[in-house]
Amino acid sequence: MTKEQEILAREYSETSIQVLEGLEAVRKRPAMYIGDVSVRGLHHLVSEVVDNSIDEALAGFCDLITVRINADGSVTVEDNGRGIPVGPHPVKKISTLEVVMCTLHAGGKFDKQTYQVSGGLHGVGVSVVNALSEWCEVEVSRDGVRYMQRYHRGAPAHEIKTLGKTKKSGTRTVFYPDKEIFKNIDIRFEILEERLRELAYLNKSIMITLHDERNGEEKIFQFKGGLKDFVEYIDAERNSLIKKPIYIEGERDGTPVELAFQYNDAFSENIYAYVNNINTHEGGTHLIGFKTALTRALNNYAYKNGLAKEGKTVISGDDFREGLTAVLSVKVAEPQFEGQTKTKLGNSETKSIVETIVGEQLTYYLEQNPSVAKRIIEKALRAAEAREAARRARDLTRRKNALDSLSLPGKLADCSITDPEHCEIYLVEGDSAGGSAKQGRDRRFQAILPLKGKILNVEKARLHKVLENVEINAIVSALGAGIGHDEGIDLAGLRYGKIIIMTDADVDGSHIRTLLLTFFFRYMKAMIETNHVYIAQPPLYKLKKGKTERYAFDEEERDEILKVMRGGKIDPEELAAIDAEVPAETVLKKDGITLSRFKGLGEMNPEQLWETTMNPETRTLLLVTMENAAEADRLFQILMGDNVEPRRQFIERNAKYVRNLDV
Ligand code: 0RA
Repeated sequence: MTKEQEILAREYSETSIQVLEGLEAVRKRPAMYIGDVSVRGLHHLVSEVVDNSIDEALAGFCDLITVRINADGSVTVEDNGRGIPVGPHPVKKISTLEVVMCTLHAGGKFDKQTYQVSGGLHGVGVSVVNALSEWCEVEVSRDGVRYMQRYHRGAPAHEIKTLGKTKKSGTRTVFYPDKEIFKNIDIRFEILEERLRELAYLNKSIMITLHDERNGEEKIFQFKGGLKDFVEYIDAERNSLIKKPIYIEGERDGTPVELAFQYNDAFSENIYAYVNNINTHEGGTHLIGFKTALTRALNNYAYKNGLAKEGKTVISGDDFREGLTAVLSVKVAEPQFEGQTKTKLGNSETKSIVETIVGEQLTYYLEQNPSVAKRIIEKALRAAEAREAARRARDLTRRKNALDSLSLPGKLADCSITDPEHCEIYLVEGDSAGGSAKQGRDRRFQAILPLKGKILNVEKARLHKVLENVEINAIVSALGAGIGHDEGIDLAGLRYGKIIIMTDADVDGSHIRTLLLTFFFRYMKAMIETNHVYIAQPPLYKLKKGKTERYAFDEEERDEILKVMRGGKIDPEELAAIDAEVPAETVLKKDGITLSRFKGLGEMNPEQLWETTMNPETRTLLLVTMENAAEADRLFQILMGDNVEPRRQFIERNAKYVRNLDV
């Protein structure tokens, strides 16, 4: 070994040690890097690898990305970009590929020319995926040569190898998630499908394919119409007011802006705003720029063309957004992400860039398409009139009862602690269950709001109708955080850290739960995004032998408990009889064991309700999350809209993921 080689070898091992210390931190605290180690975190690994290929596509060097769920459960992501550089890294001396794969925070890109994906959890780097994989293999085709390196739990298994010649270029990464880290490493096709479809809509030049080698399923995503196609997809179940979405595309100061929108005959406002392919749930400067331009261009047109008159109905920004479905996508070179979930764009220059591009092009569009312009303005005028009428009605009732809107609803049983972080509110179906919950709760930190019957289906109602609904009004005033989009919601006012929906485990119960979720999604989306909404899980069965009482949350658990109580034997016929039972009967005393099936919450006495469903020590709560707002939007259209066929299809397709679907 020459002197120089010796120095290189020593530096190599020193670097490797630092590297492994870095990745060891990732393995010790995986949630810090990928959010969690459940389903979400697992699928985040795939997104992380795909994002690197998307970056290469945004830089203009790649137009095909292939994702494969392999038969052994590993995942392959392949692109036709330039390939990760393999030569010696200028600072670290070892191969750049190894630096990228094994060094924390060494993203693929060393220049800042491209629009890096770096918001939220994205952009933590592919080394995190490597660290959390039992094994990982990267193959790079570059300059006519194929190279590869394999890693075990983030550490290189050997130095980079050459495999032979090639005419192609690109990067292929295969990884097998580590069972030591993830509870379950089963990759779900539908989860990848949603994200890949979204990415294909957002980047119209790219083709993305998804294959499942376990069952042969495959999907190809390529949308030449980009956001125009995306808006049509989101609104598939709604009736559009205009034939084709309005489409705007432009670039200013190196910031590309793309926008598509249309109006439908519903009343909610649905704007999806993206920065570097990340959904900015909390909005920010790009969204403000769009809203400002939309209001101004439409208002100017309305007054100039005599559709609206001075001194008559004033059309507000909200009125111009009733029934609006829009997708806005900007690419920002150095995005500043702010807000609770780091999904709010802070860059001030972006506001005027979006405002200018949208203002100019929309003004031109309206002049060229007067009949479309007229239809939009007439819809906004109707919204303004409805808003005015509602305000007058509200003023009248307020005067009658000046304090009413400030006070808490009468049927709320509030808790005594006031620190929201420690407080929770149960939204309970029905007065009788509400009564049990009030008696069974820990009144120090648990509040109960019983709801009577079905709440309004907000999917089909205007905001003022929604507010007039007694049950919704009670929820809004109890929560104390307002209602509406962006500015309408004030999380600082929220009186409870956990909002827990507690309904019966039957058809009506799941309908009421869906109505409540629809309401939260349409009018309090921020609550879901900041992890405040939960679903209580009441048990389905109670088993009793002597003084021992056990509860089961599903059939499997019931059978296990029964087996233990019976000393290993169960009778399938007996269980079938219980399942067929309509009311919550206590059945079939045998061996001194009573088995009863709960149908409604009302059948549990306060102690049982506390023990099984409300006691933080023993209960199970489901957190309501939303990975993909556009998909959630479609889901609610399907579940709550007018069309029966798509709803039936949805339920059929998803039946295998729904437990206790009681139809
Ligand atoms: C840095 C520089 C260059 C390519 C890449 C990164 C790159 C990274 C990934 C990750 C997945 N696919 C990728 N494709 C490319 C190219 C530098 C050059 O060729 O000049």
